[in-house]
Amino acid sequence: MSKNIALITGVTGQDGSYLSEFLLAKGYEVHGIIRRSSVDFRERIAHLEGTPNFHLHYADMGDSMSLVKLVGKVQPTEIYNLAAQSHVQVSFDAPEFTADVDAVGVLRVLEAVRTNHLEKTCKIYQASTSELYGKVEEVPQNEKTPFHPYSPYAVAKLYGFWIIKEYREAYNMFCCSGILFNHESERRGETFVTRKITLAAARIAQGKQDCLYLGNLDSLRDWGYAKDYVECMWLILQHNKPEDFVIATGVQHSVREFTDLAFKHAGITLKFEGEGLNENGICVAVENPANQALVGKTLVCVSEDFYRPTDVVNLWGDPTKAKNELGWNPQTTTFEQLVELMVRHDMAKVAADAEAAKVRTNLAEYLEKGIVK
Ligand code: NAP
Ligand code: F7E
Repeated sequence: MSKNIALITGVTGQDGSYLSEFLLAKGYEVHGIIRRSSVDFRERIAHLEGTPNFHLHYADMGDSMSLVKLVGKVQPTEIYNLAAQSHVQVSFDAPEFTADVDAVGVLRVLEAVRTNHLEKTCKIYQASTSELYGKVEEVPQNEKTPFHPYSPYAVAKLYGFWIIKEYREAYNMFCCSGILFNHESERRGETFVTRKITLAAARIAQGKQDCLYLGNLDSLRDWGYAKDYVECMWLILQHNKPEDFVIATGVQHSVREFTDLAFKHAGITLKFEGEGLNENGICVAVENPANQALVGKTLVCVSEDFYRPTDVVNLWGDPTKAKNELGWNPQTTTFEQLVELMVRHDMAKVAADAEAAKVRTNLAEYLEKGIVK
């Protein structure tokens, strides 16, 4: 039997790290693309470095030659194209870079496969997104719902979606999109709303932060667990024909509901008062008596800084096709479990960071006093 060789772009990201673990456990040889950075600590995959079947290579989605050479060297049987400038708000600040990586980058991967004559042997997964539905034309959204992208990020991803479809039809390649709705985890980037909230709830509960500033609290999302979603990426490439799939939980919640539940898991009960920019989350009860001073304080404020020029406010996925054709269970991890596991992780992280800071402060003091030489 020929060996399964996966090439993952975006291996250092949230999904890339979980997908690497998933594929290594299945016996794959896994290759990942990394970029040169001034800080060479790859937090999410540090535990995998040195694993026999795990290999990292320098390349960049903006550099065709690096991709052509790498695909030729690795000879992958499956490519998971996860690399992207993935932050929607940042795409308004850096639209050209976002287009280069998220749109033209997809084309570069496809052409790297064709240049190396691997189009018959290499399957390609493209990380498409629910942001394609944007200013939604239907609720909930399924594979037939029309797209209406509503940010530079979504417009770039729309090109990625269509060029994948085009190469499938023009060159008979096995390339498909997973249209994934928001998926979160303990490894989620700290500026995405869920992680921003769970970290802030943990910090406030441990006296390290006074207030959490958020944008649109009414925004609705279908949030799932990233670890469950990477299985789907693999299932899509194991399907008997190349097709696109919506991956979602089928359950929708607001940013306000996520905030309320996250603070509850951190031992703080909030009451929301006011509207729009004047809405506040006020502490009405605490579990830990040491936090009694928080009662009556405003712990969540709305700030215009986190509003977007155009915002996607009603995402809700219909995962019926993935359930029926891939046998995937969209409810492996529920919303409630997701929020709880993220808060539990961040409560421990904030406590550990505080301990580490204490050691550093002690060391600095000992050095100053000459206790440690
Ligand atoms: P993420 O944590 O932001 O990771 C993005 C990855 O892309 C990182 O490994 C990053 O590398 C890499 N990357 C960015 N620009 C690159 C470049 N020019 N060359 C090479 N690598 C580059 O994103 P994620 O949440 O794991 O999402 C994975 C993919 O799914 C993305 O394409 C995203 O747009 C898409 N998606 C995500 C969601 C979601 O809810 N998470 C939903 C739908 C679709 P560095 O570490 O060097 O920055
Ligand atoms: O925002 C609102 C914000 O940045 C969710 C990416 O993985 O999922 C992600 O994109 C909602 C938006 O994710 C804050 O306006 C309120 O309506 O967590 P987010 P996103 O924009 O949905 C999709 C599927 C992807 O493909 C992307 O790659 O929350 N919101 N207050 C806020 N958002 C942020 N970031 N920060 C706030 O303070």
